[in-house]
Amino acid sequence: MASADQAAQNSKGPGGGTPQGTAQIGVTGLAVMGRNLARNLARNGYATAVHNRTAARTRALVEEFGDEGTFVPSETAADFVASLERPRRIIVMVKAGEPTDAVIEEFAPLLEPGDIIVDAGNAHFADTRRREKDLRKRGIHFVGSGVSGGEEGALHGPSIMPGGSAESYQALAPMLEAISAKAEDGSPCVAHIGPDGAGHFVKMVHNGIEYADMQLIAEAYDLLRHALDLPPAKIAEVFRGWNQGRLDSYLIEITAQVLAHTDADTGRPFVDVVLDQAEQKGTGRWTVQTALDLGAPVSGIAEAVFARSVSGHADLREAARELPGPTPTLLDSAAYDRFADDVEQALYASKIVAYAQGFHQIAAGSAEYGWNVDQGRVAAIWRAGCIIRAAFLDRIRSAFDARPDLPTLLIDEHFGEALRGAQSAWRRVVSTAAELGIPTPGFSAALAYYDSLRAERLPAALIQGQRDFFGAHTYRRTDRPGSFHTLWATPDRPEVTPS
Ligand code: NBP
Repeated sequence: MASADQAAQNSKGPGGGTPQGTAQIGVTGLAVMGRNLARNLARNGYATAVHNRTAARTRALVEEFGDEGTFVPSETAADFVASLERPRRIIVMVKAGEPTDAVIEEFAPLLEPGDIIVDAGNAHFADTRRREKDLRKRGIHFVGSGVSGGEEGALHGPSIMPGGSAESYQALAPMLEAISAKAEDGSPCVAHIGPDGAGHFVKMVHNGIEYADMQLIAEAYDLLRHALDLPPAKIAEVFRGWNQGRLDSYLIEITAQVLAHTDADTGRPFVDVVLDQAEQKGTGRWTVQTALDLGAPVSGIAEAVFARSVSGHADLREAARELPGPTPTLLDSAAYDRFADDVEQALYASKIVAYAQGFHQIAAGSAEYGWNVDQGRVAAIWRAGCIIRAAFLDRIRSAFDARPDLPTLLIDEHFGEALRGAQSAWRRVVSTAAELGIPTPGFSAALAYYDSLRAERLPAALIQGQRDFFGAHTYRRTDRPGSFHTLWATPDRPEVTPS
């Protein structure tokens, strides 16, 4: 509870004499995320300067929650900056894109070398790199920080992924650790991810993995619904059971709750009255676009993004509705237990693949930009606070801690063992889905990736032949070094070595 002094300070509005240099940190942008982050800071005992373009939001925050801690409200950027102790720490929590640039341009001229601007919005990491470079020239630290966990996380403890300089992280660490989620072992879910855009890059991949995880869970539901004709409430029970085991996670838990929910208006299962067109804000798309640039094959994430896109093409789906499929059949009721167990195995195996692909992308980004990201630390700070929080992440942390240069999670001893145990069931599920005409792009892509990695020979050799045939793109041979080209138009097709 706030002291009398704090209450007095909170009551001083703009123009009523904003205290100078007393706030330890400031938040500008007080919509749902910024407001909750400011409350979290104040609740943790930090005197928090608050500011918003539209001052009504600032006033509303102090009026509603002023007794939660020390807030120092300002109506102008100049008053806000003046209210902060040095070096100034300013968290920007505005709509990503142009608003972030507008806020930086408003505040940067008011700051001094050594001050820190933290962009905690969902910026594209390339924008963060640009902003960091520009502000570094002006002597200002710019920290692009991923924040995951939605509005509840912002208030009660998010997973925080800050980039930027090590020096700025030191100045922020105690506060970020205090407000972050805590893993079961008590460790704070925040770590310095790496320089410039590393934090926003890792947050982007986090969101991509979130897309993949949600898609896989949705496919598991769809299989149980249409192969076994289970009603949603019954499937909720299955998910609740899974949540007691190795799939224990926030996403499985909320899935069970959504499936168990009944629509008040119609009395029908909620999931049956919701339009089957998934929305997206764009971070999944960024993950896939970036993965393509980096050459990181994140097929599970890509399928999840495309699956949402397909769902949204209502006209296309309507036009194709009459395409033939297999005769609708249900699995024998005796197969119930086995199939549900098979789906659990397929879900777990596909989830391992999705996370392996996401971590591969993080490794590829880290190598490309020289970030030196510690993947074990990333897994550790995703264990609580964020949407993909799960017991599973502790296993991933252990895998990277044991071997920081692990080429893929699939070959870690624990995950390799799980895949070995799951693969027969996984194959049965994918083939059953194909036979019954139930789309499982996530499960199928994950299995194809698994089989591609373990294949001794891939048909890429044939593709090299095709490329050489039509475009003289050359190929390499298995038996000697160098590049070769076959003169395909010449009758005896001699092989030459291009100079
Ligand atoms: P919004 O993304 O809805 O942004 C609204 C805020 O941006 C308001 O404070 C608004 O001020 C301010 N703003 C805008 Br719009 N244009 C501005 C400008 N030109 N100059 C100054 N301020 C401007 O808020 P949110 O949902 O709280 O999200 C904030 C950030 O956090 C976003 O980047 C979002 O992607 C990210 N994020 C959100 C979630 C979530 O669950 N919502 C989760 C994780 C990350 P006004 O009041 O004057 O209009």
